[in-house]
Amino acid sequence: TPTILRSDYRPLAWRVESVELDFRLDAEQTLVTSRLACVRVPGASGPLPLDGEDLELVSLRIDGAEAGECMRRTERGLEVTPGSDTATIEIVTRVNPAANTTLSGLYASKGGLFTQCEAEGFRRITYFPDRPDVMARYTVRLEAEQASFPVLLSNGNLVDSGELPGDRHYAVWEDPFPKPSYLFALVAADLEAMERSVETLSGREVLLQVWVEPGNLDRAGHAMDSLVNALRWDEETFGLELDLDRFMIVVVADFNMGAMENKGLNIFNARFVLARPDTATDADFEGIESVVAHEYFHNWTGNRVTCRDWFQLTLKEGLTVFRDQQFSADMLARAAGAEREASARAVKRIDDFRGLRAAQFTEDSGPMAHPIRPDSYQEINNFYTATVYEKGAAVIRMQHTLLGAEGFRKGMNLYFERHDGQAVTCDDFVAAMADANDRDMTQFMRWYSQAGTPVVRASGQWDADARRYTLTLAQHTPPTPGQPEKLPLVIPVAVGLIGPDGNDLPLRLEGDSAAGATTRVLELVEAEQHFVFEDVDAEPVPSLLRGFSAPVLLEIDESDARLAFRMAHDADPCNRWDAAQRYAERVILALAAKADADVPEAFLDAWGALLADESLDPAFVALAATLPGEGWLLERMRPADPAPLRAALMRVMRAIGERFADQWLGLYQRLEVRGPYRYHPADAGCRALRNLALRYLAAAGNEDGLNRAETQFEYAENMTEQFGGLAALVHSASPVAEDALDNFHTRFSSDALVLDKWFALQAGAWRWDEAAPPVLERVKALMDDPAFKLTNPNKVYSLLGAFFRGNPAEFHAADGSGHAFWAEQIIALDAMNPQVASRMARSLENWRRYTPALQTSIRTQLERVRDADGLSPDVAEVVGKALV
Ligand code: BAL
Ligand code: ZN
Repeated sequence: TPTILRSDYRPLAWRVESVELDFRLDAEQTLVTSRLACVRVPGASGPLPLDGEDLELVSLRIDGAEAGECMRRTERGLEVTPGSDTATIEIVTRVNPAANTTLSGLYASKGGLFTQCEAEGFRRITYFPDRPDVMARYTVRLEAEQASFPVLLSNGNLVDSGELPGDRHYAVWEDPFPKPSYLFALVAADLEAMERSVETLSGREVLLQVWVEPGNLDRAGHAMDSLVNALRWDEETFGLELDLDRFMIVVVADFNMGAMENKGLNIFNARFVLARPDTATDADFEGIESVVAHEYFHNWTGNRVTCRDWFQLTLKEGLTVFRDQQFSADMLARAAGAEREASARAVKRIDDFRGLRAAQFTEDSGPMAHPIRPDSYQEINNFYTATVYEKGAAVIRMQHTLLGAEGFRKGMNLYFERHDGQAVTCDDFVAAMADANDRDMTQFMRWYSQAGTPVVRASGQWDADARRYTLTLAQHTPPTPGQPEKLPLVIPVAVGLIGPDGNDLPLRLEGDSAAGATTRVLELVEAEQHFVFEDVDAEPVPSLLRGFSAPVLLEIDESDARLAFRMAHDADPCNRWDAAQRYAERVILALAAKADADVPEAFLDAWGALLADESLDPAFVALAATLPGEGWLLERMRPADPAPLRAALMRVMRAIGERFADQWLGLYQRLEVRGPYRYHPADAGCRALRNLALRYLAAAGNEDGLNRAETQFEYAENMTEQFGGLAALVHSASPVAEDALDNFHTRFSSDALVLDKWFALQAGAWRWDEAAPPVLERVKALMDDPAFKLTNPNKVYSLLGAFFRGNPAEFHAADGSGHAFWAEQIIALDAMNPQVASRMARSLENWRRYTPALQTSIRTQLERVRDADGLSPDVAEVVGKALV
């Protein structure tokens, strides 16, 4: 597979001024006529390359005449050489949506027709210079049979529609804004809309629509509310207003990603729109709010200003993730009220950081490690990664931290002032930030070019006589593929010093005239730096990287006692959580190495103090009392050995469940949420902690706990509690679990999204009952369930994804059965949907950190996939890099 380099970027010799598309839609034979008004860039020479993939070319005419000699076929599609500097190129292609299982381009789902064009799907619809720096005005005419496709949608404004002979109809849509082809969309399906009309900041009336399958309107309300909140937030926070008269969200059941920000016509995976209290959990409600906002925010950060080339993907994704994180934090804070605001924000920060650590830090230490702006790729679809998205957002957050909210806003204003309507680079973004704030960001730009998770090593020295505390911070970034050496980065380190009484000290840095705040942001820019604090009367405990101020790994020598102290006293909730995580990690990894050791008493005491602290928000306690994820622990374990790790985790869960049974039962009682369900952070926090209580009690086999789980499962009126009860039963040795699973399946047999949860729960189950058969057997059996389809990405993610990525001890069974199953599934999936296959394939990329026996088994299967016939570039890149 050829490698594409960032340094190879060349502007196109042609501009496409306008695109007229005419679709004769049909499930099996859609005829697409595309008319491109092309103009040669003054002074440029060369042909116009047109990308095309899986297309049947019917005709191509230049200025009305057959192209003849002026057109030739290339590896990527076609190349045309018009005889003059302006040309109208008319291309007719035929495609078969029903046969398109890749879900890229135009495809069929449940009788409707939908498109997905990012990154390179438009070339599967028609021949086109399919690159984001080609921005054009689109007019789209859709024509179809009325009965099968009653709703016809595309980007922008509806300018004409009507009936045609033969029970057919048509619609014409016009998008007033120039856009790259990846933002094109159409929908032809049987749908119903929830509508709301709102007034924008400048007083324009705009129509908002959420289109769903008939019968699902009662699940669209939360998405609509989220959309309105997002629209208001962008007006208030950045002065950015909706620029169209109409904004549509459409739901589709078969979708590779979460959602897509097509101009004015967002298309969503059903899982990020549909929610009703009895079918969706608190986490689902939260996910919908954030994804709806994310796609809406793209209208400015992505659509109005887009990427020059795909290497710049983080320009829009990192920035938009940062924006959706800020939005969600603000929504939570507002709902929580003034007193609980800080805690609500911290809970969101912890959640985001936990995701970054689990997905991105592990990516950074493996064969796919890349900077947030990669230098090369083989398949761009493989680069919609945690690094580009989550670390990209963290890099934007650091700019926000360094420049302050106001400075950041000034930078955003300048960015839009300069670049509205353009396709630009990450350098352009950072230049706007730098120029608006008169700050040199040259060194900061290294965050865009260096891969790997930087390590910050911290140590402190207290000088009693001088009443001085010197904090030494050193940084280094480990080598990653293709990048052996790294330079120092600009790392904002938010610091607090905790006094012996547990209270923060006011901080006075050497050179300051007076003490100021209790948290300061230090800028670490050298390989090593000393920071001296004055007037320190007793040895303090440093609290570093407060609020996770940088996406780095902190190394610091801390005794168990000091971790317990920070768990109890750190004024920064993020670091309280972090202290609990570090302590738990230490204990679990020690137990994994020594099978007969006991769970240390001091650790349990620290845990007990956390549970007993009634001043803490339940949502925070639920996070702090959750053990570190298994994937993260494997990352920290050398060599990674899933079986003893699982055994250690089970022992710790049992110990915490047994030792604190009374506290768990007490808070289960105390935190019961009465009244009808509402999606609200206070209620969600109580439900989360009660569900966690059930998990620990069930792990310990506590009778009362298991009874409560069963009752909650049977009588709960909302999915959060019902599923929480079910999950506790499944994660126990209780014989009741099987009946509960059957009962749940019967109740929700026609609800695809709820069944996704049911599949995932079983695929991720631990074997608390040693006599139970391996989980692989169940996963194989579940593939025969009538609700399971390998062609539906949500089903693949929930069954295979939960097993490959969420159940390491079962997946990495010593006999290699899990690995062989993985290879079979990757090969089968790849023949249908390379993007989904590739995502699943990535679950073995970090194989070199496992034990030698597991490595041998995994290597065999990686090689088997590598050598399979007809492998897609997507999977070839992943297994190829894994085997290097
Ligand atoms: N642009 C792909 C989906 C998203 O990140 O919004
Ligand atoms: Zn995005």
